[in-house]
Amino acid sequence: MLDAFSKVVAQADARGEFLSQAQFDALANLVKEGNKRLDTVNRITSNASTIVANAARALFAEQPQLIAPGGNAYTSRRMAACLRDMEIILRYITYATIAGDPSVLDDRCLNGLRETYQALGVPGASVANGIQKMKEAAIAIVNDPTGITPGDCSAIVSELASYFDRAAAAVA
Ligand code: PEB
Repeated sequence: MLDAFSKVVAQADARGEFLSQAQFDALANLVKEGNKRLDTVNRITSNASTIVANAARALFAEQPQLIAPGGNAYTSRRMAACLRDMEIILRYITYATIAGDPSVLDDRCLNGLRETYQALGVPGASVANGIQKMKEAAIAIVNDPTGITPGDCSAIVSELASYFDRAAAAVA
């Protein structure tokens, strides 16, 4: 599990070199823009249950067979497992976002998840669809201009989007 800083240190150390100017500049920018990252993670964290509930509702509206008898989210036990999975995935996406590096998401959440879902008979494409819906909801909340200093958040939003896409691609 790495963050943006330890990743650069590991890369430089593997070559036995000091930080390159490009590595230094990238980390300097990360610090300079750091409040946007903190606000992003703070907003997603404090709206996590809304993001999960709305994404799940939209997923089941689009794929009602999941909650019909025989569906993979049918029975409250499976429904609860599904909501829990979406929350776990969102939680690891917030960790990757605060770290500025996807390795925590890869190592502790996505590694082996596709195989787990295959073994359980959980439809991975539907999970990926639910992740995409969480992505839309999270980005809308992050981009909400109310109560925040206005600024260009395109870089942090596209980084955030890449973690959702990474999770979706890992299970689809
Ligand atoms: C992954 N999910 C499930 C299980 C595991 C995970 C290990 C089996 C054990 C259990 O039921 O608790 N656990 C989860 C995860 C991590 C972890 C991400 C990462 C660290 O430790 N069903 C649907 C939807 C989808 C869904 C498409 C979007 O119809 C999920 C939600 N996951 C789902 C369901 C089960 C499950 C288990 C329904 C229960 C399957 C079953 O028991 O039949």
